[in-house]
Amino acid sequence: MIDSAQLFELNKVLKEFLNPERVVDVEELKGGHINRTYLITMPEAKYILQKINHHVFTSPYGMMHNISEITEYIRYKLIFEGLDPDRHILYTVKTIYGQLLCIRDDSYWRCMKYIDNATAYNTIESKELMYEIGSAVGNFQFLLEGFHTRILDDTIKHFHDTPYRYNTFNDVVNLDKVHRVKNCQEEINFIRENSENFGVVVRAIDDKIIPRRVTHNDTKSSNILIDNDTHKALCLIDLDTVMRGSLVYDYGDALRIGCSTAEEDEKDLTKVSINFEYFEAFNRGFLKEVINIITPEEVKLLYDGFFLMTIECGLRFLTDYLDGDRYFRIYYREHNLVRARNQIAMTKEIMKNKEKLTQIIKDCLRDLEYSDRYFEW
Ligand code: GN1
Ligand code: MG
Repeated sequence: MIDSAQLFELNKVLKEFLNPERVVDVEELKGGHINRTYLITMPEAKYILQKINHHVFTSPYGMMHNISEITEYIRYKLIFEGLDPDRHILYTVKTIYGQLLCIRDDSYWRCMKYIDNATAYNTIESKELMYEIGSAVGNFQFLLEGFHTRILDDTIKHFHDTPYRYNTFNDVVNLDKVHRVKNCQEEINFIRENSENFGVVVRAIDDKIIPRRVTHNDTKSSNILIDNDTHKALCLIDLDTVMRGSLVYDYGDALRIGCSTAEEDEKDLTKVSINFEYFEAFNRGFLKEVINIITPEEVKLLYDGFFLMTIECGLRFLTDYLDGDRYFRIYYREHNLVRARNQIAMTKEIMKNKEKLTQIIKDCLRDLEYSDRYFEW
């Protein structure tokens, strides 16, 4: 519930985007870990109003530049493909002054059209849904093929640069600012023991072995809209982290939660395992969309993307826990530690099942008639 004082503050911003006198309802949406999000209902449509966390997104204009460039590009592609751009890509509402952001008391706000009659799932209920999630993530890559990545800002530098994240992690462990290292020595050791291949994707990008593409960088299922009537994927939302990166980041990050049998902050680690049916369904959906653009070198790194995105997320949660919970929003004291343990448990499952997972990827590629000569891996 939003109290009247909050509403009063909110109205100061809202009035730059929408007529406050016509507002029917305001509700806070609590899904994200970073920004504050409100759903604004007007008589004719709904809108999302967001306060951007500028401690995380230190370049709000760079972020909006990226969103605006890629949504515009996708919009024309959708029209070309005969799809409804109002449902298949987000639309940014400008202020009455024609700006992408409203600045108020040192805070940055933006407004987007809300896509109605659609759901962003926190937990996946069926393999059909997981197939749709895979399609949405793959389709995003397909639609952005050909986009000139150089015009994008690196809004959060080193976002999925796992070796960089690992260095930060080691600095924070060594500092032990809030004396929590003693609570998680086992987790720290696990990350250190498995850090050997952290550089495999960033090196492949730097050495031009795989292409630098536009990536969403936060492809968890709650960032993917599914149409309530057709149960087909509509689009990816939460475009804040759209930057240059690798296709395998989006692939791996979606699987990290999507094919786990537990939620990201489940405490009972015996519940954390891989749903292989979901893994396969995701791969079928994803690969079908990218089959004509994915390179053999990217194919060879798909498993690594899954492994890296999961362990990286675990090490980011652990870093934040050891740093005094300054980055991710937490709902109880040990929340970041619980999340980190969960992601580490998932990483162990991924490592244990490497062969099986790789075989499923190969089977899906074979069914899509991806050339056999790429199977020597
Ligand atoms: C954060 O705020 P949210 O939930 O969209 C984070 C992602 C993590 C995710 C973990 C900018 O995303 O990188 O994977 O939490 N976003 C940022 O659930 O750091
Ligand atoms: Mg996000």
